[in-house]
Amino acid sequence: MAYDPNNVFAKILRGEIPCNKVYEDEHALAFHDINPQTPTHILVVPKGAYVNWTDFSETASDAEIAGFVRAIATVAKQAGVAEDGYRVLSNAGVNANQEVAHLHAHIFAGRKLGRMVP
Ligand code: D5M
Repeated sequence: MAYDPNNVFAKILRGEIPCNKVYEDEHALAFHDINPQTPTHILVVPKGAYVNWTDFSETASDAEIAGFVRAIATVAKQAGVAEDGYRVLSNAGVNANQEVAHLHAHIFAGRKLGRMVP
C-alpha cells in the first residue's frame, strides 16, 4: 500500500495537528491515544513514512528500526509501567482493523490486561 502523507500521524509528525506528546527522539514520537482503552494508552510512531511492518522492515535503515524498538521500551519505562507490565500491539492491514496507515505501536498498561485473543 502506498503511503498517504495526509494520514493523521503524518500530520502530527509535521506539527499540523496537536498531540499529547510523551516522548520524542531522532527516530520516534510517542503520544497519548485520543481514545484510550486502558489507563495508560500511548502510541509510538516511527518518524519515517511507513505504512506497516512490511515496508518498514524492507526499507527502513537498521538505525530507524532499532530506534523505533528502543523508543517503545523507553516510553514504557518512562511512563512507569515497565515494572507492573504492559502490552505492545500493532495492527497491520484490513483484517487487523488498522485505522491509521502510518506504522504505530500501542502501549496498553495501567491495569490487569485480559488474555490475548484473536
Ligand atoms: O489505531 C489507531 C489509533 O490512533 C486509535 O486508537 C485512535 C488513535 N488516534 C487517531 N487519531 C488520533 C490523534 N489525533 N491523536 C491521538 N491518537 C489518535 P489502529 O491501530 O490504526 O487501529
